Amino acid sequence: ASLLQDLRQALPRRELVLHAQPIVDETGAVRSQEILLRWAHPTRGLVSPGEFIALAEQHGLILDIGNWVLRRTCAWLAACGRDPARSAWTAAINVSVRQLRDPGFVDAVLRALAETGAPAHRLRLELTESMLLTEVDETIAKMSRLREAGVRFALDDFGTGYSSLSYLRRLPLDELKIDRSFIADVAGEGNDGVIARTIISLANSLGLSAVAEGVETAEQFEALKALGCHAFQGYHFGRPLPLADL
Ligand code: G
Ligand code: G
Ligand code: MN
Ligand code: NA
Repeated sequence: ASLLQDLRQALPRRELVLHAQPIVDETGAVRSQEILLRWAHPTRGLVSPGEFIALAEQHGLILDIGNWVLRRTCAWLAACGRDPARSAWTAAINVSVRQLRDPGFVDAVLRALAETGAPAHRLRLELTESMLLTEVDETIAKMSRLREAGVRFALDDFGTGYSSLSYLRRLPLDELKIDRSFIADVAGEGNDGVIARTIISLANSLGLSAVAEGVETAEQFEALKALGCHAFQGYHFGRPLPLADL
């Protein structure tokens, strides 16, 4: 069978799984988890969303998949609320452009929260710059409705797209996630440290928090703390693990 034929069956066959990767503070304490979708294919093994999200978008499967991620994440968040060790955790999910553009998007998110009992302020939605370049007013209106309910927004892979500063100021964002390409050499002498520092101070001056992605070493962690960064994600703190194993 083709990957597409298999993908159509992935939800009914319960082959989709959620992994989670911790986001920590300066002390290394877990504050949040980024939820990352995986497809446990019967013969191909664990398939990354990089290999099937575009296909799901092209063939109208992404809304069902996205809603499944949303509901499962909200149900998990509600369960975390009953565990004192996790009750302050937030969860971040990656949203596809097709989901954001769907007229039912805001209601789908609000319904998932209401039906699971997950508190809205513990849900964070990650968008990418390319999703925010068109239909700006409609997007701001949707984000604002969700933000009034308490949902927060992060701009993922920041620095790799085309954001202008004026437009960054207009968007109702809470967080910038610094793309890992700028973190790799943050402890070195080159331009990456300058770019990471600039993004952190840009975030701070816009009242947003900065999250460093792809932190793999203690040196990078120390360099980022010295630059004024307060949130960190990457293999140094933990790899994505099945949500069920947390
Ligand atoms: O985990 P991995 O590095 O394989 O992720 C590859 C890409 O897939 C990343 O850009 C990530 O943002 C995206 N991704 C992960 N989970 C989801 C999801 O649930 N929905 C969407 N739309 N994208 C996801
Ligand atoms: O595009 P997005 O930022 O959502 O992609 C997140 C993906 O980045 C995760 O699914 C994970 O596979 C990958 N990732 C997370 N931490 C690290 C890291 O420290 N190094 C590298 N190379 N990739 C990472
Ligand atoms: Mn992400
Ligand atoms: Na990212």
